[in-house]
Amino acid sequence: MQTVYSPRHHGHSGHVELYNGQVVPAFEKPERAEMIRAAVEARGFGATLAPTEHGLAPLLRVHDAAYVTFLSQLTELWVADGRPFPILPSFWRAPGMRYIEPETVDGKLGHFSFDAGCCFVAGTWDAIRSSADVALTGVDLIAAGAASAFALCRPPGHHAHANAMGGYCFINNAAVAAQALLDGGSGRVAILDVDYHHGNGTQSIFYDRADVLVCNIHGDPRQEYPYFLGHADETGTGAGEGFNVNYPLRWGSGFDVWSQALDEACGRVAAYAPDVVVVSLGVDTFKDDPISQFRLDSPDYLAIGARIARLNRPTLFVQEGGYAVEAIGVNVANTLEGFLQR
Ligand code: SS9
Ligand code: ZN
Repeated sequence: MQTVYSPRHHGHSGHVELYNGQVVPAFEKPERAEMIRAAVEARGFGATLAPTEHGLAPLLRVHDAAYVTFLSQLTELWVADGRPFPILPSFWRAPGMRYIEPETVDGKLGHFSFDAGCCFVAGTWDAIRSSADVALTGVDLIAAGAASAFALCRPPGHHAHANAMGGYCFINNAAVAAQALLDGGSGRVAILDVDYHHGNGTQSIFYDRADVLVCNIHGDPRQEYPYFLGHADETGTGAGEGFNVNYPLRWGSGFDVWSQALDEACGRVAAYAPDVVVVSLGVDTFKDDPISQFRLDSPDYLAIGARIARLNRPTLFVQEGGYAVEAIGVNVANTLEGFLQR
């Protein structure tokens, strides 16, 4: 299995987030990707490739043009206003307020975000583009006949909506990849999101569609971020009815409960008979993750990979979360190793 990786993720560094009422260095930091790259390379799964440039067109297949324009112009708008980095939103609409893009930068920031988890620094937009290119290069590998590929995306993507950033996510790399697979000739794609947090962005992008099955295993939104999506009764709408499946689990869940949800999700994926499986691979389900409340241990990730391999479909792994930096490499590499060994 080849890994796609870009050093341009380093441009997104030194950023902050609001955490427990404090402005703190973001848990989503460059060391994460470096720990993963080192661990995967040490296991010798296959070559590490640089991404090729795919431009903005594949992003515009799942994201609103006004949103992508905002992301591309935010830094210059901010700098033109004479402001120092970092850039962080702090105003949002309540339901019932108007959806009209403001002309000024603070208004635009709130219009195109749903939390203060997406901080911009000078190199952020370049890192965002490189991350999407990593996912799209992974798509190219699958399209060329590879049985599997690992897109080492950073920043992650699964919280990003068609028109809003949040939760460290700007462009929804997994959704962009799934759409690119469909545009390349796949008839059906399944997205299996095993990150600790509900993939609200991915769910919302495909909620009314039958050509992408979205399955999510995650912390119950009654307790956990993103709080306002991810309940079990969210099953899709219109043509997409029945093609969204959520497995919300309580804080403290261990691998006994979690692996049962995975088994059920894999049953749904197998019944869907997708041409390709895209795995949104977050390892913030780990017991020592600093911002999460599940209790998976490192060997469990071998079993996760093995269960996904039993689907016996071409599989693109897309990196999402995981914030226990010391263990993130081992946990990601264990997942891929379990997949490769069966
Ligand atoms: C809750 C903080 C949540 C956002 C986490 C985003 C994870 C992306 N106390 N912060 S995988
Ligand atoms: Zn997460």
